[in-house]
Amino acid sequence: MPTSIPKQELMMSGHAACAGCGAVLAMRYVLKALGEKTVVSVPASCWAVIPGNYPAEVLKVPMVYTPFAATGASISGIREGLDIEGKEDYNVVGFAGDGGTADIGLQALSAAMERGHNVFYIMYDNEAYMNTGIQRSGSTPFGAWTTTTPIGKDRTFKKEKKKVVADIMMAQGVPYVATASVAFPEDLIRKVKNAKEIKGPKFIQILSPCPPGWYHNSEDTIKVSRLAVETRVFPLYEYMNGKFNLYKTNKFVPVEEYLKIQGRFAHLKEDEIKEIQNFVNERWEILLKKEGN
Ligand SMILES: Cc1ncc(C[n+]2csc(CCOP(=O)(O)OP(=O)(O)O)c2C)c(N)n1
Repeated sequence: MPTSIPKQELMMSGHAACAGCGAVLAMRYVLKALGEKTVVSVPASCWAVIPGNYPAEVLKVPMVYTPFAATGASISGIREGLDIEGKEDYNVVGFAGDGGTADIGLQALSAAMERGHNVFYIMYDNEAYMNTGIQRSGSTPFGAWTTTTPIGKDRTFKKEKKKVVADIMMAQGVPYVATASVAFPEDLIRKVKNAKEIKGPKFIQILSPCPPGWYHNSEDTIKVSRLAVETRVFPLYEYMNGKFNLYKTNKFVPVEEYLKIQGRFAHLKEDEIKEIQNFVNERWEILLKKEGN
């Protein structure tokens, strides 16, 4: 592990996640960046079952289980409570999936950000409701198979584009917003540390591949994560103090490279892949312009 990555482990082995789970790496790196003075609030999601049953001690920090829609409200309350106790130095982290963030938890998230609490909201984005069996969410990308967007003879794969919550948070004026990838742990940890410098709300969206939901080999999680960035399907950026920075990929990698190693896209035809490439190119141009502003 590169030396800039803190050695202390606050996410232990023995968890109940699937092999190759990206969301486990996301938690591990976030906790490495924040250290032990951290409280995590987790809604209904895979992460609600990953820690296992008591007395399993997968997280070495306190964790609060929260109703599915309520992560934003939960971290607001924990923050205010800790502050009253004089524990301002504790980090308060909401750690929620994309269903719990882009869909059912969006209003609680937006409200917590608007109230300006000094909290982190980490969205681990596995692009579907995985814990309940791979149902599509607002964050599922165009073209993906899920159990509620099956292929069949009608080819009813997801026809709507991905709702990017990080972009919504930037539009709302949240003081720190970033996207991150488990294939770039140093960048991820640096972003969490940068966010910590800001006293106020911060939002980080981490792409977290899910081998059973995306139908890729569990040993390919990092490869898939890296290709998401290199193909610009999931651009990495940081928005801090009104300044927007985009990580530039240095060579063009066609989206097909990313799509073809995941079974959830196996049904796509040439013109559909072209459509995805066009979406990706258009969004990249928008983000480049944003950097110029
Ligand atoms: C109000 C409510 N509706 C539905 C559920 C059932 N449920 C539990 S976890 C889950 C899926 C969560 O999906 P996501 O937030 O994307 O996290 P992931 O499972 O992918 O980690 C659902 C629908 C629930 N617990 N509460």
